Amino acid sequence: MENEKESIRIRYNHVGYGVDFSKTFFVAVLEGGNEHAFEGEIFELVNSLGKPVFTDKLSYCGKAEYTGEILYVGNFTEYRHPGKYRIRVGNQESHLFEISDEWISRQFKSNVKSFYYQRTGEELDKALAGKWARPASHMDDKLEFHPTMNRKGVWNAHGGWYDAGDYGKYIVNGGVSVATLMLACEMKYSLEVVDGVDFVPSFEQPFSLLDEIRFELEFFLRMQDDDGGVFFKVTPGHWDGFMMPADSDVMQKRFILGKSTTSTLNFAGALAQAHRVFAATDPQFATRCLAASRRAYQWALDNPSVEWPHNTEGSGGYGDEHVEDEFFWARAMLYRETCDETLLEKLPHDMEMNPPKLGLDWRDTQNLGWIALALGPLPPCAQELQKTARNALEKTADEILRLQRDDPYGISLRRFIWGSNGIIANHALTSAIVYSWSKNREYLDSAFEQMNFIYGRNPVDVSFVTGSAWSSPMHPHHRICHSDGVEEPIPGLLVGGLNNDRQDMIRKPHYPGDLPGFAYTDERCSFASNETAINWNAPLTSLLALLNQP
Ligand code: 9MR
Repeated sequence: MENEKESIRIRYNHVGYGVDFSKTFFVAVLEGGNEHAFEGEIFELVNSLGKPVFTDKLSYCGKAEYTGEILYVGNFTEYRHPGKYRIRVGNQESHLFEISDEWISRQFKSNVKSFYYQRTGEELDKALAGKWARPASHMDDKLEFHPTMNRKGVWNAHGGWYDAGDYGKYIVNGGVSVATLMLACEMKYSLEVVDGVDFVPSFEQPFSLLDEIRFELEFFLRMQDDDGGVFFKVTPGHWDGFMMPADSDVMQKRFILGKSTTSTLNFAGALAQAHRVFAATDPQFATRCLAASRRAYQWALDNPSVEWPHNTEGSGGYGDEHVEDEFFWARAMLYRETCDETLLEKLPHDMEMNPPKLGLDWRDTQNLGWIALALGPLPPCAQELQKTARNALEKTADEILRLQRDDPYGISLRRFIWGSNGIIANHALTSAIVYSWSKNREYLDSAFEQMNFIYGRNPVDVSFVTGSAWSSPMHPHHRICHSDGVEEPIPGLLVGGLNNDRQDMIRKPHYPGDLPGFAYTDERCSFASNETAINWNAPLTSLLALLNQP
């Protein structure tokens, strides 16, 4: 038993726990010994001076097939004093972590700022960007059409965020990201919470979430062709090497490429939502967004099956054969803004054909439709629709809870694939959104429990957001982080996380184990587990915004 204690691992949120949220951690023991050996063992919460402030017993939690560990859970939810603490079990101690609400707001701001650092075509000034300042490059204001398009002339596709660790800009992934971020704005407005997290363009970072969203939307508007269709992506001719944007500019040309039904509908959904979000602060911009959204929707009706560009020389594919979910998203968002009956007529069929998923991603976007209807407000004639949407999403949140209860690490995922952290954040965001109207506290705690996995309570002991804790990634697969000459990566970036498909084996990464739960490594070469991307960061950012004062 004493020997066994040497080999235990304490798995906890490395950044912190919220004052009024559940506070649980795990003790993991490699399978092999007496399965219940640690049941009833004492754990202590000790303050920064090493003085115990809370004591309780561990309970058996279960076996994690994906790591071969037996897990025990410790619970100190009832301890509510803000401060810095460690967990002590036998002679093992965790690092210091916080009990506070402040860290949630701090991480939220750091995430928002990471979108600022993803900006293209703009100088990042030292006063704002500090050691990560960089000159304006990748202006993208006179792009040629990709040779496969056989179209003459140039196009202005200036601005927007880099997608990830690469230098591509993609409408379908930018769209789900910006839409996810807008959900936080919508809901914060509707909850009328003013809590130091500003959604107005004056903010201590100094950029607000709304500013960042606007930056991406301005790029979106430039991506709309004269006929209403929307280009798919801006792509370098070839994959960029690990160099700064300014050097990439010298090395090669970038092109505009597309259009497709998915990119056009994605645009329509995001810009209809922008109408809602900007109506109060900039009605003129809001009106422009809605008009652009309508034109895009009409183009998609006229061109319902235009495929994505299959060219992946220089950028990702984001190929998606199903457009029904994008149609639903666009119609639901547009209906909310226009109350147009021709849209309403189609919604029941859309709902039947596109049941909600546990979360959303660039391929499956229907939850944005469901959430639009559930949040409303909708006109009296659509009250039943809203009720149906809320019920369906509540069932989804229940399913997430059930999956979490059956998993020893408390997550609702069943396979670790590319971007698993983004998937977890999206599931958690679903729960937090459902909480906003149901007020069922279980959903909020369930969201927090999943977030613990992202901030360190996982089998590889990593807090997956750069700069968030002692264990955060130092070598993300991110061209700027690698080549800017700054040792620390840009803060506030969420890496993809465990991915047991390990598509990067050819680069010889050093994964810590063969089981699925060890499919992460903090190495630059690991594009399959250690890249960052806006669509993974967006749900985490919105989740932090919603958890910041329940
Ligand atoms: O997030 C995408 C993931 O779902 C796909 O499996 C993967 C392979 O096609 O691509 C991911 O997206 C990448 C995109 O293609 C290019 N920019 C970086 C994205 C994150 O890795």
